[in-house]
Amino acid sequence: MPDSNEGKLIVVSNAEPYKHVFGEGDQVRCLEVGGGLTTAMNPQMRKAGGLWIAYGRGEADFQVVDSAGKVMVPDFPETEPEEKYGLKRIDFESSVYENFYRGYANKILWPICHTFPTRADLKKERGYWKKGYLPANEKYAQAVLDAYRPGDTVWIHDYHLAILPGLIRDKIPEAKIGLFWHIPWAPWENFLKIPHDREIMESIMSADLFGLHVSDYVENFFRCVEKLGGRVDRDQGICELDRYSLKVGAHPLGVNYPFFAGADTEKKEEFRQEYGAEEIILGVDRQDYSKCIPERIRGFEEFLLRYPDYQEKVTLIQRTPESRTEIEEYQIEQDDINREISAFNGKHGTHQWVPIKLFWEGIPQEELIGEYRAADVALITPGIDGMNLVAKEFVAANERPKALILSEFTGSNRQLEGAITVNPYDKEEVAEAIKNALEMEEKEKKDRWDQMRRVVREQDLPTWAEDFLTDLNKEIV
Ligand code: GDG
Repeated sequence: MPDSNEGKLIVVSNAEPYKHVFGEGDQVRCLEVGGGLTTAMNPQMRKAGGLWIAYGRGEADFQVVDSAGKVMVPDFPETEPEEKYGLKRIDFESSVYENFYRGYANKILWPICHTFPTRADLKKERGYWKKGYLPANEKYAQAVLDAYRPGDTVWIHDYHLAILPGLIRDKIPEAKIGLFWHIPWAPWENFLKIPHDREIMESIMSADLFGLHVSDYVENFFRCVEKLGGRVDRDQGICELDRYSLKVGAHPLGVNYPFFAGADTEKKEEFRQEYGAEEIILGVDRQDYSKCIPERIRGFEEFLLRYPDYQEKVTLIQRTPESRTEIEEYQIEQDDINREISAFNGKHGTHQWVPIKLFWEGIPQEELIGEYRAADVALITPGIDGMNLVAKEFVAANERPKALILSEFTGSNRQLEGAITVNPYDKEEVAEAIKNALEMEEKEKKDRWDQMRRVVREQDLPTWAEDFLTDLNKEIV
């Protein structure tokens, strides 16, 4: 990480790592915000300090900031001052945020990059851009310009801020700018459907380094550059488009291994008794259609139908913290999942046994570790996922070998060779994978587990951050 002599690290993302809410009476409480990106960057910032710029979405967020919109976080009584860093919160008019977040980010870029183009609202793309994406990114750019001092490094995160590198580069030609993309990069046939494709590509090209999780996404990006008339040097990992030259690399995000491996928390007995099951299968996913929870339920049903001896012996615990509840499609999906699971439990359950237990609530990560340890099998089957940290956290949290069933369409599946790989859309394959996971010989389980533990331990979160920043600070030759 850059030290104070070299300038500070400025992290920019849409999601904030901490929010403030009203508690009892007039009290304001600070809460950690979950999610892949914040989980990734927060430990780094606590260790190295710097400034994080993000949208303030907590109801009491602007009660606690100073006149520059800044608060020191984590804002907990027990946090040592040297573990705190600056969080600059920015706010938007609601119509801008609506068009930016609900519109452009989540109804254009998210479905396009996750290869669900029919879910993308492309006919509204130009409106979302003009009324939301552009003004919101301009606001982020202004916050960076206000904070930037020569020598600083700007590390931008994710698809909400694809045009931020260009906006900053226009004003600070010498700035060191990195962009990390947490979701997949779509094949060119998907990405170039976006009317503002060239503007987005040119902005990304004006960064110094563009990081994606795995080499398939890097290749998809390179194909987009070529389709727009640019040149790619795959050996060097460099591409050119018009006047821009950019380094692009696969930087698979890791997890905070000691945190997950070291915590002292167990839940197994409590779970077994509560659900009347001998074996626990666990799914943990932020609520999103890309996580394919209905398909998972069908795979589990197929398993119970094929192998009825497992009835009353296995429970699927599905933890799905709500997200993007302001988007109607997500509310509808939530209702559908509730309906499907209660019908499922009505059909298959008994007095003593709940086959699927669903939780919409998020819990502190320390408790999540307890659930990772209580599980015998993790069933992680998104239709597509940039990386999927849950799979890696499950591996890190368990010293004792377990079985991991993992979708072939996740970034983490490229690294976790010991997982049982499935096509989430094939319910027969999912059913067989569950049986295989529950009945796997200890020796095979251990060999698979050792491979996965080694990868998760060696390619952990600090390694990812250091590699990215080292690469960013290397000059292009
Ligand atoms: C995006 C990309 C990419 C889950 N439940 C709770 C909770 N979580 C935490 C997990 C994990 C994180 O949320 C989820 O990360 P994922 O990677 O699985 O998925 P996304 O949120 O979709 O993340 C993804 C990621 O960005 C990083 O680049 O891997 O592909 O889609 O860390 O532990 N955290 C808490 N309570 C919960 O109930 N506190």
